Amino acid sequence: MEISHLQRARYAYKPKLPAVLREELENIALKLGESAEAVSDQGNLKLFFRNTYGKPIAVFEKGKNSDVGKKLNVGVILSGGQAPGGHNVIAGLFDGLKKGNAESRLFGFLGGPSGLIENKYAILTAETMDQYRNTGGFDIIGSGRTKIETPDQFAASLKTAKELGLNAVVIIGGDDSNTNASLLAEYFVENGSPIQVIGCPKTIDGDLKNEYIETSFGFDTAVKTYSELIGNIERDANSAKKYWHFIKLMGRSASHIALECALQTHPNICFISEEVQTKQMSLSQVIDIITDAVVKRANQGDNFGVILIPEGLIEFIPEMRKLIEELNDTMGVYGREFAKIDSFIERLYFLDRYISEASYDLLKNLPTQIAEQLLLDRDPHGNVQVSRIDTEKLLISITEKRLAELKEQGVYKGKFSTYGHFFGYEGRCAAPSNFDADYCYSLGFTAFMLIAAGLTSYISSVRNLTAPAEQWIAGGVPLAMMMNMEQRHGIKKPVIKKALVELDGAPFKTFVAKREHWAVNTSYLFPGAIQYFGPPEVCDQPTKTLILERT
Ligand code: FBP
Repeated sequence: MEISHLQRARYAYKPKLPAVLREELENIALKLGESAEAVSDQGNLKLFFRNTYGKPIAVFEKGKNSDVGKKLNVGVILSGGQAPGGHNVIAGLFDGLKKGNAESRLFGFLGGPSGLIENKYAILTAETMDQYRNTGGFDIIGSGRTKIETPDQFAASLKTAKELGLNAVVIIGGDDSNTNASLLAEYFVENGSPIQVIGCPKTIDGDLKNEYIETSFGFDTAVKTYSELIGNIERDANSAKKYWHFIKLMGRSASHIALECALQTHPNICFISEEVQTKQMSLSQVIDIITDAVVKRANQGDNFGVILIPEGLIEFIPEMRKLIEELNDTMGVYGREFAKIDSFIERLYFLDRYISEASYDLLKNLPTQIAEQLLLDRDPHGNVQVSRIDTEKLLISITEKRLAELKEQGVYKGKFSTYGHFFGYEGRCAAPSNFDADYCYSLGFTAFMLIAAGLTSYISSVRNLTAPAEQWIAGGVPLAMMMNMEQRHGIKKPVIKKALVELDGAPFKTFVAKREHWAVNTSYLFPGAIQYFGPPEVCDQPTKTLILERT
């Protein structure tokens, strides 16, 4: 197979591990802290996780360890959306296993969690691994969004794991997949099986984080890729001086990606969904922000600009949120019946019986294309698929109407030509930045250490990430500690709490201090492409979000 020069050079890159993990395995000891409580709903969670609630935080330190030489069989799953660095998590896990015992085996379940349920796997060899080191994508074993949730799926997972003689399963995924990991761990213990389950924090969205999980992997590379593209568009906008670019950015409900890209590129406007929700801003108020900047810039002769829109924005505008929640609940209960209805009009008629009058009116009056997108299938976790809703087009169309009115009133005299963009898939499989390559390899290696230590229901954790890699802290966080109870498919379930943008956090405050200036004055910043080879200040910098949150 032909490969690019960069890919060849990246195969040879040696990811940096925390100093403690560079020791001989016999010299890496496990230290357990106090037993940890969940962030909320402790009583309910204790009932759900009878066997796995209340475990202590784990940290690896220099010291004696006699557990690391055992022959182990481990299964690994890539779950959910692609995120740069997944291959390196597997590489770190593989190298750890083989370092512990050359006869240990790594089973890669194919196509996500369904590979475990259906017993579809490939045994990963050194040869295979060497073709994927430091590369983007999840194509080594593929990924999927199947959720292990029915009694049959749990039983089938245990059956596969027993048949293959597995000691442990590692699930590399986001908040929902790690919720699954924790339920699976509990199921295994409840059914008398010693098979361990370890999670790894993946998602470009950056919403799987807390005190011990400083960031999810993939965020770093994805935001740097989008920021490069946004910077290029800004330069084009400032050169041609004739278009307003509306750029929707992936990130699901959370606006971490949009916020980080704003800090890296200084657009004219960036919406933060969490702020829109807190201030209960209506769609009309959102449009006011856009038209205000468009009019002011037109008055100074600047009929161009760049606007960043988090893909979840639509869910945070109160009237839209209410509509989406009612749709989610209705489809959670009547999903099968609903799926049988083909025509849009008949779907509306069906919904009229189950959603409130206000939501029904709103749905009816949206541009048909957007309304249809809101009725598409939910993801396996019952959420609306925000990446499939053209929010940028919705905003462009309403802004055009508002500007036409302002023109008639003589308030606006400019020209408004637009382009809509959606950046998401462009960044999810980019070659991991040095940060993600190092972080992911460390997470995988740490997952091996947690397995060797006999732990279950933990997520691999590597901390102190703004320091050089040798100072990173490796360990594990009990999954049940990251849970709370939330409404899913119409019923309360334990799930890992999503970390949304905090309005009193340093990244948002830094943005707020600058945004009024950026709205009117062209202040674009051009970060350029990710650099893999060169000085550390160019190649190894973490995101601004991480730096601002941690210093
Ligand atoms: P994960 O949460 O599974 O990591 O996925 C992230 C994401 O890229 C979101 O930003 C986006 O909304 C979604 O996946 C798109 O899903 P799909 O890959 O199914 O199109």
